[in-house]
Amino acid sequence: MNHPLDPLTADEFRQTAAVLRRDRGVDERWRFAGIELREPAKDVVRAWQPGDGVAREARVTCFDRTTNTAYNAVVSLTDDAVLSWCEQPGVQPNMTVDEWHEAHEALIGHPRVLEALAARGITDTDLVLIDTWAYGHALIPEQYRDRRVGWTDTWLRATPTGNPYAHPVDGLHLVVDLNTMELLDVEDTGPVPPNDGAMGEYVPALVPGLVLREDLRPVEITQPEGTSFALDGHELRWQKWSMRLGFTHREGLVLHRVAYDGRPIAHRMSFAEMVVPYRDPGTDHQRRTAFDIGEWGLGFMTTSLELGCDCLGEIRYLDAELHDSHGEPYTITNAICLHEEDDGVLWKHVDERAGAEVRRNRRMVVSFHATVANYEYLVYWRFSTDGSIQCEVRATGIMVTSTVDGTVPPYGNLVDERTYAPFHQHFIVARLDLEVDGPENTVVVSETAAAPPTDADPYRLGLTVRETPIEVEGFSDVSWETARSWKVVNRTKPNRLGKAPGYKLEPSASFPAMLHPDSVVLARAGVVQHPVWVTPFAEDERWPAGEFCNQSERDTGLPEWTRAQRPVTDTDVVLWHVFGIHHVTRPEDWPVMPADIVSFTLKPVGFFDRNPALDVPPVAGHCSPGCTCEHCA
Ligand SMILES: [Cu+2]
Repeated sequence: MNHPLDPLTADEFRQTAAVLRRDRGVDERWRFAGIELREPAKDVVRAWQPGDGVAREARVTCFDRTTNTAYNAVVSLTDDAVLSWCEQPGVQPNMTVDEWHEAHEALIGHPRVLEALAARGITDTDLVLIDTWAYGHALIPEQYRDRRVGWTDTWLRATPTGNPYAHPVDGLHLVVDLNTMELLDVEDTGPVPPNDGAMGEYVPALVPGLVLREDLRPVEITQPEGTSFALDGHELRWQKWSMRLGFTHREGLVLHRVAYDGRPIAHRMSFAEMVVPYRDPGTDHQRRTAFDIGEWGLGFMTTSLELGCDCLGEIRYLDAELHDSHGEPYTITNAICLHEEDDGVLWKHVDERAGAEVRRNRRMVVSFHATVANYEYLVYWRFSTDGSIQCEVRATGIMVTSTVDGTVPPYGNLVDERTYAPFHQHFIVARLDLEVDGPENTVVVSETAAAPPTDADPYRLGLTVRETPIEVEGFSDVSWETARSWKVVNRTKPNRLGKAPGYKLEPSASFPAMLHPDSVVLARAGVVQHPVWVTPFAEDERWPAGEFCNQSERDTGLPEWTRAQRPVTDTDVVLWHVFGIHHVTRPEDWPVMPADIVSFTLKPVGFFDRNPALDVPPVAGHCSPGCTCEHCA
């Protein structure tokens, strides 16, 4: 093992499962919902030097299907022993990929399902996809609430490779016990007349009359001397940036120990939740509030990347190791993509005498793609020559639709003939455990206002900034009136100008939740109500809508933790940012969505004494007429 933060290896997954089988009777009647590295304490990580020993521990959530009981465990891999074993009463662990497949297999041949399909003229079950969703307590039929259950959509492919999401089998939803794979309920509101007018295919051969355009010539990105970054195990180094790449079943990519020129900026950054409420109360859509991280896991949903399609240029890939519900490891090859990209002009000035000085920006991109059933989320972290960090998400894939039979509901739009796509929102919660020049951080709210009128300002020009440190944990909202922003600063390490060096969160994709206070979504995910939250670091506070979102009734995350009103000045703080897509559906999003792109930026403010990119060299032979450097001379 190279570093204490390296993700668990295949052997470590195997060992974790074996220890629990041996010492806690976790046999084949059980499932492993999640196994991940239990990261060592931060001071241990900071003090670690190459060659030092590493105590390896795994954190496990597993459940006994027979008794429907969940347990959390910590296993020492170093000592081959169970360190803790705690029953988790009244909760359901995340869904597993195995259950999703097994539910399809169990339900597709069930006589009641066959009967409901036959009533709709569907007899070839090879073309049918039964797509299991997790759901919240309030929407589960009362008599099944103490079981582990899923509800299903049913989709029909027109041909064996056709798009299942092109053809909803309307009005048919099943409730399944996922421990026994028993069909509990068939909710059948009756067939809807077939919709032959819509076109939901996107694979070229299946799109009638599609002519691929022929006027695109190739773009090739080459780096004839190789890349400027280096990957050593899970450590990435590029120019002055350094970081470690982690991966978990729930978060997917995790960035650890992000530093610039050896100065720490973040201890750990990842996506901690994604909540996708569909805002149509009709029977086809009312159960649809997906917790893509808490219920399914972005890591489990991560797909392998393909050179030339997903990533262009000189690429390095990193594989990811995960485990199935039996604790058996498997590899996602090419799970994380690493590459550099040109990003246009970084800085420029044209002087009458000195001529033009131009520098191009270069960014180091770390990315991964997750396919969550019908949708894909493409995640890009970009590190820039000027010290800024951008996190971008591209949402693409296929919208959920249902067939209109009569009036179009007011909760969505028609995207094709009789094809209705409900409005929905994708709230992504980034957990930003920053460490700006060390752990003693404070979040400062920066607000701008017109200066009060005075005689010294007869033209009423004054503009002032008010900076208010956040003293107590809690939330903060976007303010148009004051152009509010949030800076994570280190007041113990003043810069050359006597100010606290900082990194500022620049949101660009936050929107109001627009949920009624009585909404069942808010009860489960109060975090989505506010775009910014600040908490003191606590090892067990990782999941902003609670650790167990599956079948949850009430949130046990940020809204609950922050009630403690803990102080958050000059201490190890965590900044949480809620952003995403307010998806008012369009015909152009059908049959496959052009990527909807959203992002936020972390930008240095007083972290550097001046533009940190003055030392970026000009492009060889260009961009600097007076330059005598080796590139230009
Ligand atoms: Cu959407």
